[in-house]
Amino acid sequence: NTSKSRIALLGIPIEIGASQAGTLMGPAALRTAGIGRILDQLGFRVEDHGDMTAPGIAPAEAPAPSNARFYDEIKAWIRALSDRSFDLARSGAVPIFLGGDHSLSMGSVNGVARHWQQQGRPLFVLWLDAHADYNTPDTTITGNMHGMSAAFLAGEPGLDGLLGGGPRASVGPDRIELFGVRSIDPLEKKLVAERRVAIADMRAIDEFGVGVLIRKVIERVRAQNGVLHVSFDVDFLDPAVAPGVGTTVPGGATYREAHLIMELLHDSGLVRSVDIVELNPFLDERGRTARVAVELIGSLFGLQITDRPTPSNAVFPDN
Ligand code: 6HN
Ligand code: MN
Ligand code: MN
Ligand code: MN
Repeated sequence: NTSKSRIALLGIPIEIGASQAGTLMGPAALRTAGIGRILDQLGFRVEDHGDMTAPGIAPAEAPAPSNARFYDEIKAWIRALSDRSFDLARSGAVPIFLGGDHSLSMGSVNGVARHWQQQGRPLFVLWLDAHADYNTPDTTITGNMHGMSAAFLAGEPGLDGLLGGGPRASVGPDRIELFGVRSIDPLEKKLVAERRVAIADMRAIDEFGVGVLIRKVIERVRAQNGVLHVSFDVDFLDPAVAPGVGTTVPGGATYREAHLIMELLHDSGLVRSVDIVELNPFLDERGRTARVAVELIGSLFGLQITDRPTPSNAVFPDN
């Protein structure tokens, strides 16, 4: 059936952006937990493009910044992934990038952003994460590049060489929505504030609830005729729900908060691409985290409890 909407799965088994090994098994665990099956049951035409193979080390064009571990290896990954991502988006499919650590988003988002730039639609990025991932080689404490991907996408200096002369579509700090943050390094915090990056931290979520805050994000994207990329770091979830992550932080989103976010995003009709990152099956408990991630993807792509839309008396924020 060619009238079905297409979803393209692509595995990116990268783990060198994180300090803990194991995220390279993420794509396999997501497939085992049934990511293809659930989307198929929702009526999509699912194409699995398999896993990318490690591209090796990109030639050092300029000295790699100190404080950025595996810089030249990650450079090679994201250049290759940016090309794949651009092609998948251009093919008209909704790509779902199966990670892999969060450094992969530098490539996946750059690729889809280039496609939407050609279409004249601004791309917004919803960053569901316990962390801001807004470090640069100058602010990082660990040197781990999965903590630098949002900063790279925003065009922060210090990571400019990653794509070399390759095509680049900066998303800009005004089109990134950090959501769920509860762990941020001191210099990173300063930079996020200076750049006025939109941030819904866990305190804001506690005070206003995810329904109000996600509707604000959706309204902002809609007001600019934009489209949305969801970068879902599974450590966004509370460790009690999602233990299979190397960087768990207490006080995360509950099971239902996360589903409500996905349900509202589905209803918005704005989501054009997704990353699922940081799942570490080596640390998981009987596949729980992989299963929760797949269930959330179900909600993001239309699985409903009662097929009852949001009630019309829902209270919307005025700013
Ligand atoms: N992630 N801020 C810490 C760092 O090492 O820069 C943690 C980063 C976590 C990155 O979870 O994708
Ligand atoms: Mn992250
Ligand atoms: Mn994180
Ligand atoms: Mn659901």
